[in-house]
Amino acid sequence: MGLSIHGIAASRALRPLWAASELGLDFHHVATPYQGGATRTPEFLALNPNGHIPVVVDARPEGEVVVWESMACALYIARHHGVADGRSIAPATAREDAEALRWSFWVMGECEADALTLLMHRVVMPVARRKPDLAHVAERRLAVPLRLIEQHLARQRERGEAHLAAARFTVADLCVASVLHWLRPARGLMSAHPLTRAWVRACVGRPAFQAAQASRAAA
Ligand SMILES: N[C@@H](CCC(=O)N[C@@H](CS)C(=O)NCC(=O)O)C(=O)O
Repeated sequence: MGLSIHGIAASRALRPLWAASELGLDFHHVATPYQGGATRTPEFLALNPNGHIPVVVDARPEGEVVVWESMACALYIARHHGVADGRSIAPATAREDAEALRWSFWVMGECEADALTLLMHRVVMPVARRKPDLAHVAERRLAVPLRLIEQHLARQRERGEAHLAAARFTVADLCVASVLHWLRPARGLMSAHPLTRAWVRACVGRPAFQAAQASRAAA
């Protein structure tokens, strides 16, 4: 019985690790890296035929549940291991659930690819391999979805809610901030969207985010 999260913190596995950390769960961390062939072994491909991390394996009384796709992993953990009490990150109402789903799908469809391009070509890749033009185009394209989330955060403020789905931090914030914090090198873009910038900073300033990132050291 128990929950296992496969994947290292320096990857999209940060998302389920962060969710588990927010909920204070006891789980087994299998620190499978995405380089070096570990995601191409027959054992790993039996878990995720895509050959990607993260994977969540939940050994339940009714049988084992396997989840892949990082957003699905985080949403699953919140829904099935959180308590829908209006205090934890678990959606507590239909509206909160809808917000968590739509913003998670939205950020993957509208932002993730450009956010990753920006991060890779401004920060992660060796300078000689970076293509500044690609990062520039990605930054320009991201202005469209960022305007939308900025407007949503402004409306949330008017309702007295500082987060995407509710007055408290939920899995909706976790999923979206896990992508938008890749935009930290896009200073111009972020300063043009001050509510989004402040909200992302608050999300990644949470102790559970820091703890999930630190599991990199333990991996
Ligand atoms: N859409 C997938 C993408 C997963 C993905 O590409 N993971 C990377 C690490 S962040 C990986 O496993 N790469 C290794 C590979 O593709 O061989 C998700 O969100 O889980």
